[in-house]
Amino acid sequence: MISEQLISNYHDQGFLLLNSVFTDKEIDALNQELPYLLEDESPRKVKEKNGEIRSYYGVHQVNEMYKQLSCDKRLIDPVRKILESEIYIYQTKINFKKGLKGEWWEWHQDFPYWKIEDGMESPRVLSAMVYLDDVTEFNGPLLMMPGSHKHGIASFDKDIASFENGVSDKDSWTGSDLKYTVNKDLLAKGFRENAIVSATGKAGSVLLFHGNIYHGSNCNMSPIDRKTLIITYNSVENPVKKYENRRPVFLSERNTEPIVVQ
Ligand code: 6CS
Ligand code: FE
Repeated sequence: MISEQLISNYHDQGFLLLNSVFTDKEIDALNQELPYLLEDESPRKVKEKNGEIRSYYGVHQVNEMYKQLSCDKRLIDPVRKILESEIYIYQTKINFKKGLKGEWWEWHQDFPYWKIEDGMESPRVLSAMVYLDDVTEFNGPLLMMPGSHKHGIASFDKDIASFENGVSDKDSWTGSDLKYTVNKDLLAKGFRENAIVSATGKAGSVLLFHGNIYHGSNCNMSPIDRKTLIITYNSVENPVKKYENRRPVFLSERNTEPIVVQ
């Protein structure tokens, strides 16, 4: 069971890295499912500009092993304690960040996408990143600014209106030219106040991070993939209030039934 001290660290920093949560055997089994997922063309898949696979969304909706893992006690217990309520899976994705091909993720917060595009009421939401490969300083680890989750939705860096023409919405939500990125002055302020941390760790580690923390990652400069499964858990007390033109189900889960631990 996660300690009160670790919960307090999470609320202060905006993230918590848990090492060796899942075994090598469990991680190997998850990785062996991936070729089947990638066989067919699907709107769940997002490609890099160089044509390589970037992400696969909603994996819990199409693969039983990933669904089971997303409901595992080792994840649900700490997340319920942090969000102080029953929880459900709001979104899952596998980010592949392929060796020498995986592109960057610009500095952004996740909650603006769920608030503005889906109508999520509050940032009582967090993501659990399960490391499917070893994450090193060379293959594009997640970078975060500790404490940056405490100031709500940051002002954006880009002209949001420019995204209405041309760029397909899905690309602007999931590609390497994101719609909602953090204003550079705020990034400089965040860096001055709290610097940047790099969440390196062995396969099987789990990084819990707040929906409003500033984060991003570099391109993958190593030949080793940096595959991660990111499960976003929402409090059942945090309604999503957009009913017309809702984003696709693989980005915005409709089933808000509380998770029953496997
Ligand atoms: O649009 C979304 O839901 C996704 N996009 C980003 C940049 N982060 C949150 C989420 O995975
Ligand atoms: Fe993100």
